[in-house]
Amino acid sequence: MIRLSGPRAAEIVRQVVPGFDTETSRVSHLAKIRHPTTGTVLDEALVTLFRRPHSYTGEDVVEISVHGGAVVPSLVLAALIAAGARQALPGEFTRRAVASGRMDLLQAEAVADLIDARSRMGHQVALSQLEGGLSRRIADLRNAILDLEALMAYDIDFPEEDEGTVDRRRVTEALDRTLHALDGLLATGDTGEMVRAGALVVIGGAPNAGKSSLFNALVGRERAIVTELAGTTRDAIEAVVEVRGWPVRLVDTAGLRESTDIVERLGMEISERYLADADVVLLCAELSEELAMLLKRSQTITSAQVIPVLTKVDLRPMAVEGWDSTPLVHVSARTGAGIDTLTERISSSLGERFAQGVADVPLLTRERHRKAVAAARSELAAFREAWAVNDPPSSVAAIHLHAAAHHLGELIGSIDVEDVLGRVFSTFCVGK
Ligand SMILES: Nc1nc2c(ncn2[C@@H]2O[C@H](COP(=O)(O)OP(=O)(O)O)[C@@H](O)[C@H]2O)c(=O)[nH]1
Ligand SMILES: [Mg+2]
Repeated sequence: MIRLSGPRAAEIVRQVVPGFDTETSRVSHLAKIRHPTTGTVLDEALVTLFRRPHSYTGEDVVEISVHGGAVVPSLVLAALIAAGARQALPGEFTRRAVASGRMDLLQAEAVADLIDARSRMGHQVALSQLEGGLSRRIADLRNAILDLEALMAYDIDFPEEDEGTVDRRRVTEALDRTLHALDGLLATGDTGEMVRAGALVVIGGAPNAGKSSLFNALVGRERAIVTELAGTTRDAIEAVVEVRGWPVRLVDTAGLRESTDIVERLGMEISERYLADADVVLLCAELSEELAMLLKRSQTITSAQVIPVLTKVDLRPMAVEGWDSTPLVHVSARTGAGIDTLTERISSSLGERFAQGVADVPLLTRERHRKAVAAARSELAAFREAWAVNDPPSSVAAIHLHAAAHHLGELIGSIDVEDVLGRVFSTFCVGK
């Protein structure tokens, strides 16, 4: 589909579809598309006009559904450019939708998240954000702060007024309520980021333990290089998979052991870094004694949930003597035994790691959101402190309130924020 937006959209389309009805909105017409100067017929297409403001961008929009393929779309595009259109910038349609008030910045980000969603969880959260869940929550908090600001302004303007003086308890209560709500929202940041980027599940353990084979078994296709030489996987390999509904970044690392080979050692440093950042670690070894030792060692490297995995169970009996710590999972990448139990364990470990469920939407899903909410929170806390001792006087303290409201306004995009817009839309794809 080729989409045009802007005040000249209909006029430009008239040049490639002579006689195009520019009056009837939201009705599809089957029409021949012609080059504007040569008149050559390029395609037969469905052409639909959406008159402003009832369109995606809020401007006049024309959508042309052409036959796909390599040639037709580019010929039609060239014809439209010859007729006066220009190619859109990445995210420009959505940016225009924000500019005309069709959606706010948080909803625009949700459009990108919806397209990029790699799991049902990601899809669900993005959809709720697009529908305005997070926007309403932020707007409510901002309104509460603006109310306080108004109260302060009244206090500053009429300090001697008898009934005009502000009820101190009312202010303190409203403040605490808002601070509490901001804290609650900040607490969703971990889960929000996980839903968008995926939880980090790292496969670690001894070299040759069968980590790459397990990685392949979990990813479900040959992705990592599997060999019989110890220390083949020198870099970390990553795949994005869905594990029982959880969006997961699964990482295969080089084994944990001493090495003199400099390249391999580099790989191990990378492993340790991954292990340190992990949400869940699948710690692999062939023998239970080795696994017990690794488990001890891993505790100094990571604070993640560690699942001990005994590999290659097709080679030996499952009975494990003297194992009394965290329950083991026995797997065989070769036969597929234990893989289901392992995904079950990954899922429950993620459930523990991300106690804040996805059902508790809205969630803060980006660094940008967390920074803005944290900044608003700290301004509000600064105001509370100043207000409690009434020094500096209200007029000075109120500056903090103003700043807090500003941070939240910037988050929604309800105030002029050119540089924020630039940052948000730079990651969009063309045509959205
Ligand atoms: N019998 C058996 N062999 C396995 C299994 N998983 C891996 N291997 C073998 O063990 C060797 C090392 O496997 P690899 O996945 O490269 O281990 P890594 O070094 O930990 O990544 C290879 O020869 C694999 O074929 C398994 O479940 N059963
Ligand atoms: Mg490997």
